[in-house]
Amino acid sequence: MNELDALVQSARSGFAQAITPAELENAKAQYLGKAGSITELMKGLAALSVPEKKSRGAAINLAKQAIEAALNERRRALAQAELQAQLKAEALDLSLPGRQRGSGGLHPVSLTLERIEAIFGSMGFELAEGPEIESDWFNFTALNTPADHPARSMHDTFYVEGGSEQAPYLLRTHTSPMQLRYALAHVKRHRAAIDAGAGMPEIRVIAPGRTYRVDSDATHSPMFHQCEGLWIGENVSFKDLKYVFTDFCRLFFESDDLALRFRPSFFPFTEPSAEVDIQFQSGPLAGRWLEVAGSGQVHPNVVRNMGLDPERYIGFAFGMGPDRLTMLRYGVNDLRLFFDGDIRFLAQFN
Ligand code: 2NL
Repeated sequence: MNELDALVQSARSGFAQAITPAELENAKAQYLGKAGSITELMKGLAALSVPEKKSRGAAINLAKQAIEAALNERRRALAQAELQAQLKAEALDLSLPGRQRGSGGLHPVSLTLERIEAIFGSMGFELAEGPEIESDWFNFTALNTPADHPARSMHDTFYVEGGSEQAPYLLRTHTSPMQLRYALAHVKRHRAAIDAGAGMPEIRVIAPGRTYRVDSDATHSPMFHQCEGLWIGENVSFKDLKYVFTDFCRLFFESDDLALRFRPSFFPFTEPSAEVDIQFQSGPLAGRWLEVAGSGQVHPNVVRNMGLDPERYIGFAFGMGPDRLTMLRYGVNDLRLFFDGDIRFLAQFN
């Protein structure tokens, strides 16, 4: 093999050993650069005679062209390899499942409120929802709460700006004000028929929603939920309260194996009044009496404040805590978990 063929072959193998474009450009300099072998051979032509120059020059040129061709070939191969590597690195697996967007769910207390609304709805109770900022009259006075009752104190009730000394505004401490608003609207609608002696359709309503008291520990939150119920008619009695509430508890807790106890109590807005306790006959809570609601026959003063004659209209009311009902139903022992907003806790209910 002559010296030029050897040079071309050495260049080919040098290029082949370059595995990056930078290495390849270094290898090129060895042959085609300013101090490269081909350049050096060209310089050597100066010392030759004209015919020798011609044939030697042509041979060197062929070698140069062969080396350039090998260089371009290798450049293409490296660029191709780089592209392949990039495509491989960026490859998408179209068979992978899509990224799931977390599906939201209802808060456990909202689930309880939905259950309560559905159950009482099935018994003909309407739903009344309204303001969380109330007047002192709707929250206390109209509900027969004495002016000096401790519940009215700053230690127990959040007062808000905007009212007057005589008529302050506050965050409602129960949802009873909404039942009064509902009752007043109902009575207003049927005023003429009531006054004419024809009477009105019964008031049957529940008022669920947020309520506020100055209180905070493992079993009390300054914001909590309440659901009250009211049933007023011409012949509604405690026996109706008993069957309505018994049915409600059995449906809510999905158990017929449930005892109820009405224990005498006191509320300013009912007389007589009773605390409602339940007792599971089986399961983890079996045997203990658990307080679930307050109730009673609506006080004549409150019936009067609805615009009705207490000699003619009578009924009962009850109030319960959906937060506590949720704790009992799901076996949650700390009320604060409901209001911390920890998604790991909340996601368990959906
Ligand atoms: C409790 C006690 C109760 C009522 C709420 C009521 C509402 C009107 C008239 C008369 Cl409009 N009463 N509500 C009655 C008795 C008890 O709640 O312990 N709640 C968690």
